[in-house]
Amino acid sequence: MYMIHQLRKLGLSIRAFEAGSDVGGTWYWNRYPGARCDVPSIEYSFSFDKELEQEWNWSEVMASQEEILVYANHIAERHDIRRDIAFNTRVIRMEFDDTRDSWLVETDHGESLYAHYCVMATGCLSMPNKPPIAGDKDFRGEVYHTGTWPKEGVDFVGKKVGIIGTGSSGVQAIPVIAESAEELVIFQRTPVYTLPAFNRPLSDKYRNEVKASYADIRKMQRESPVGISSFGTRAVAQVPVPQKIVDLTPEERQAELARTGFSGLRTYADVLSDLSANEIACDLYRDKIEEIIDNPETAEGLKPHGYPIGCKRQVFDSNYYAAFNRDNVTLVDLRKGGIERITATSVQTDQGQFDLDVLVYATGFDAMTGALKRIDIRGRGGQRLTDKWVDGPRAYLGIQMAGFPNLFTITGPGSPSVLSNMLVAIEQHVDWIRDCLEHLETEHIDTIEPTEDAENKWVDHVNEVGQGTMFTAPTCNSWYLGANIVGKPRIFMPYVGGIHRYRAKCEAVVANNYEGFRLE
Ligand code: N01
Repeated sequence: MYMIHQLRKLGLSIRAFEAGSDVGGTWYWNRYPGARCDVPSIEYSFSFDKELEQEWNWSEVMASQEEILVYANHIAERHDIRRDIAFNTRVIRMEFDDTRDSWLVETDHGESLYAHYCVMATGCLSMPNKPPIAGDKDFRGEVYHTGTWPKEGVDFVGKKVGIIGTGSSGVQAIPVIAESAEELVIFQRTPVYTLPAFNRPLSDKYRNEVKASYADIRKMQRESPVGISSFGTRAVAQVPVPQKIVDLTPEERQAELARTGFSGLRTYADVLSDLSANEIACDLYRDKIEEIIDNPETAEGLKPHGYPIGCKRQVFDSNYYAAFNRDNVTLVDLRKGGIERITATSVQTDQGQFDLDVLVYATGFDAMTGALKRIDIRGRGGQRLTDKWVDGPRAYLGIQMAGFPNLFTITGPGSPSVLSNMLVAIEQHVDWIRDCLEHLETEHIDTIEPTEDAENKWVDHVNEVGQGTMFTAPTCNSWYLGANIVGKPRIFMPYVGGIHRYRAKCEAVVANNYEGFRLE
């Protein structure tokens, strides 16, 4: 939506295609119960509309999906965004035609058109992953995926519900579904390390303080590694611990655990940089689970083992563990034996057969590359994007790929994207692309694309800064690494160097006359 808004200012003619029936992206598709943001709302908002900043009143620290979708709809109306969008339309094929220096774009409605520039705003977590399970087509009950939740909602009352997956989506959905379902069975392959979200309503006093400080907040966001200002971090409870975990005695660690709960464990100075310190924090995490879960077998099943805190995307929860103390909730620990098959009425595992009316897949996404690879994209000489990326994504700055001129990716692989507040990352990319297109237009430059050399160096740099972090620990398997999709190359896809440094790099590239790009 912001790209459309900016492109209009350049006087370009625009066609946007959207698979959904309306705007909102992630917040349009992920309507599952409990869905909400895990970044403070005052930060997870556009900065380009200064009047809107003053007019909009976020109701909670972390807004619900419903509230963010209302916000997205409001932006669409306020800036008359929808008139350039063809809804219910998927782009299925794109081919670069070098006789015209344009892309031939084809949609699933049989429409085709030429575009001189293409901007892919296809999202990082937009291609749902529904893993094939033996017998899954036989199931006669209702089946849902958290990432494509029906608009009309789902009534769980009086039903036996199964849910597969305990990532961010599962952790948010489980406590809410447990409240209405007759029974909820949770099929868990890997237990999570979650932190309490500390969500709560926002006061008028706080909102007014924020509104008076938006200029500073936006500046702090741009200068911070993850695109979040100290106003946002102040809104969630901070329980920092002052020192390295390895310097404390076991008694001191237990005392800190009693004081801070789960929240303190990530804040030790060494936990996210030293694997042995991390393992101490993991032990404490497991101690805490034992304390708060009533049933010892369930507690054992919820304890994460074998991978460090900080390897996967941090999950924030509201009442997640409390759900496991309810009589109508059963945990099936798939580490003892996976799902064998799905029948017409049940899920069968080593630990028994579970009869179900509803099966919910909270099994995540083919992240970062999935939506782009789903389109048959062919660059210069007919080169397919899927061939170029066969060993993992390759892009310069996560914005452009060598061999694919005039094609831009917003928050593409190799950019901070999912390691940053997405709104900050999106605005930075949109602004960069708008400025770039303005430059091309005013200087009468036909095409821009990175050199292979610049692309290779950037990909090496992205890999290099990822090394030594918990994200790439040998025992870590996450969607950041593509490890959730069978056969996907194990590559750490986002740029972990921080959005502040990344922004400076993008600005330096422009200042050096688009260093690393070929302009023709
Ligand atoms: O997906 P996930 P998600 N059999 O990939 C399990 C963002 N987000 O939708 O860990 C059994 O994290 C899988 O198990 P394992 C956020 O960036 C944000 O929850 O692979 N289980 C895992 O437990 C997040 O990180 C919010 O062993 C199977 C789960 O399914 C990202 O989206 C809210 C399985 C998938 O977890 C993705 O989150 C929601 C199988 N065959 C999402 N296959 C906010 O709060 C997979 N699993 C803003």
